[in-house]
Amino acid sequence: MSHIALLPSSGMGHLTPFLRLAALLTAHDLKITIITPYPTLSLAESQVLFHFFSTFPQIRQEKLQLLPLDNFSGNSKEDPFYCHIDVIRRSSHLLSSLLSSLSPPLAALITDMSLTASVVPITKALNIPNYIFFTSSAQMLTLFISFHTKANANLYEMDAFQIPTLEPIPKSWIPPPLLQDNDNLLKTYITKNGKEMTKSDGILVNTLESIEQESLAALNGGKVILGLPSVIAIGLLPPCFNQCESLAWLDTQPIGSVLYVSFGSKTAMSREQLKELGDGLMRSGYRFLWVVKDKKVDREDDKDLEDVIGNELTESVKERGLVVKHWLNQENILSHPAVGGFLSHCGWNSLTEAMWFGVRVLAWPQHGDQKINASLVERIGLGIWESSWGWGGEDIVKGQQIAEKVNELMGNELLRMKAVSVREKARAGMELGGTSVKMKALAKLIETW
Ligand code: BUP
Repeated sequence: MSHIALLPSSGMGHLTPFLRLAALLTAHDLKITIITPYPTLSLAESQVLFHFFSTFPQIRQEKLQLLPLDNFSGNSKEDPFYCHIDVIRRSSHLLSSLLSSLSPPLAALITDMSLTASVVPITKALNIPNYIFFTSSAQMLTLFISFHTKANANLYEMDAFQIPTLEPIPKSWIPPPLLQDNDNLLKTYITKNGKEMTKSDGILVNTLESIEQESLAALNGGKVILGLPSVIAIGLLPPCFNQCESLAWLDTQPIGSVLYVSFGSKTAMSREQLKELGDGLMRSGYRFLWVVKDKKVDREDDKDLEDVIGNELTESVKERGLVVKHWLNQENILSHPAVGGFLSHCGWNSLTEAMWFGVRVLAWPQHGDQKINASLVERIGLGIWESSWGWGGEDIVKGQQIAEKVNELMGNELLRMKAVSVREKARAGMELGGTSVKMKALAKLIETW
């Protein structure tokens, strides 16, 4: 039985698809180990890991003990999750002995994209094939992998990022830290890891040929960068386990009537923007389930809901909505029949889940890859994106504007039907032994292991 190990990085957005892939691989004749960087930054990651390993006892966990975060977090202006990735990178020398101690010896390692530059040299030295798992879209991969070639260009002067044969990516969609002159962790992380990807044995992407055909064809046709190994669309990875929790309020709501509002596991909006959002949801007249976040890192989130959105709003939203300030399993919410729309920051996992469950999306990207992802929402007919709204933390979007967009989404029957047809595409051929391109691609890879 071949032994495959997976090495995720920091943050739920990176961990979730790794767990889904590991769960999918258990259906094959493989021994699976997940190497989890320890400690995790967020409480959510540690709780989800605990639950996952109880659900899949056949999957082994090995911990990669990290050097202390304090020594490296240095620049407090940086995103704590990028600082954490940096600590994992700096602790990766410890991987060599861990990888060689695994028994039976590894047939392959699957590494998070953010660790490419530090881990590929280690696996080369140990002669272990190393596949990079890119946890965003194929279009984002085209930018990630070619960004280093423009390192000396003044990106701020450009109108768009041009990749041969592909539609240009408008400058306004590019994560702002990449346009800055100064060095920052995101820029270094994309420059270094993008460059080293050509040295890996393959790149896995949680996407579908049917929705990202152009980007995948350009990547595999040598148009983005020469010498790239195969880019394999293995998605959409299905949800893999349910954390049982009561959704009693949702159970009492009419079918398709509720807008689910969440900006992912690491976006904390300003208090002023939260107030406008609450006002917008109330004005829209629709029912809603709103997950509020006050701090990027959940362990630091110690305020009550009233402290964050104020007593008045807390009281008034009760009329038509449920507002929570704790983790709820999103898969359970999106699969609930009462949910008819999703106001989302467009993290790639959230979007793949909206596609999987056929829920229409009002896109409100906040940072990182999210504008690129939001453009796909419109292109495939999953929902709408008001692209004049800036990045999170830029201009405040007013309640009235939010209400108008919520009404546009929730009142649009055609969009609801289109989202259902996206679901059909997402699930096509995913049954075990399925004959779809994606299942064949994964099966072929498993054969080589
Ligand atoms: Br919040 C929240 N419950 O309450 P994304 C998130 N999630 O299950 P992000 C919950 O976390 P990046 C909650 O289903 C998704 O799988 C959600 O990943 C789950 O966005 C994951 O959507 C969040 O990719 O990460 O967290 O902003 O920026 O890396 O995409």
